[in-house]
Amino acid sequence: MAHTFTRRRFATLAAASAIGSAYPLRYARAAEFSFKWGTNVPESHPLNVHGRKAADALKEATNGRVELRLFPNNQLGGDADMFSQLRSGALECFTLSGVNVLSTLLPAAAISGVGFAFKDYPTLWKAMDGRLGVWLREQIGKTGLVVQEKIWDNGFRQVTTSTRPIVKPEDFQGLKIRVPVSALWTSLFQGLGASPTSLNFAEVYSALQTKVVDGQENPPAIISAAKLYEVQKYCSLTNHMWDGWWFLMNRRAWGQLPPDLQETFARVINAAAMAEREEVARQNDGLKAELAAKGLIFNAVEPEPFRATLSQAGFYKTWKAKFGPEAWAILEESTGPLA
Ligand code: X2X
Repeated sequence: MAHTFTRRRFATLAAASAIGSAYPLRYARAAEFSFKWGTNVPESHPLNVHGRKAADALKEATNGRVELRLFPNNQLGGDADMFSQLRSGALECFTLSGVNVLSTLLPAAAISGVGFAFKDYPTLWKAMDGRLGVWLREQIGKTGLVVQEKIWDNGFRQVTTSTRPIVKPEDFQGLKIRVPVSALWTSLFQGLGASPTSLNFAEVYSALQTKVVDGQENPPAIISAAKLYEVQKYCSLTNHMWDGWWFLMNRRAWGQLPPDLQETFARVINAAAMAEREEVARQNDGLKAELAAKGLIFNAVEPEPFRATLSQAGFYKTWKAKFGPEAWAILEESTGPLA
């Protein structure tokens, strides 16, 4: 009897506390608008950490009317899968690099990924929050997707390998390196003399582990979150490209929100992007010591010879022609002359 009583009492308490903590009464009814958000990086990455905070803030700010359900780490499929789900409406929100599979639909979106274009964060944010960003979001808008104003930071990218450090351009000769599925990325590493293979991020760890490729390139926050240090030995600080994630939305899903909720949604998401940028910059700087302690061997790289190698390979000439004079001029407004 006592046993039954205790169990029943426990169940009642547990139910009461579940209602009390996870479902405050004012959110007791189901959300009017429930959107899924897919990301391609592990749970612990700042994109997801600040994504979860944004979901909470949105619920709070809309009195539970708008719910954002985050699916990190390619749970909904790889980049190409999530991108087609986004376009069909099966997925409402997807954070995607313009240089990644978005560029297979919209080649212009890759322009922020031109090799060695941005020398530092101030130059970069001035461009992405300024005229270049405005121009890029206009192009993305023409594809029928909706894009939020602030791009989320991934960071300046560094090359890791299991075979040898990259110190001078010759070290790239024949290196089997994974790049995202993107003509610009492939061209950049071909121009540097490497042998790039296109893979979605979901496949990177196992491709490195099984030696399908010897290297990859990503910022420290990703090397850490995806534990790439377990299958890589060297990290060369090439800073060859900056990359970020646009917060993309399916247009019909966005159109379901009345204007006041659209305004709240945009405000919350863009504020979260700004907080994420700070955390990513901090991690990309601070994590190097932690990764070195885990065995990754770092070396500094002089960028000029790499830029010269790309130039000689015709990289800048080719991409200036592909992007066209208007886009290239907007890029060079912030970077200075590139070609
Ligand atoms: O695929 C990658 O390497 C990643 C996670 O950095 C991008 O989304 C471009």
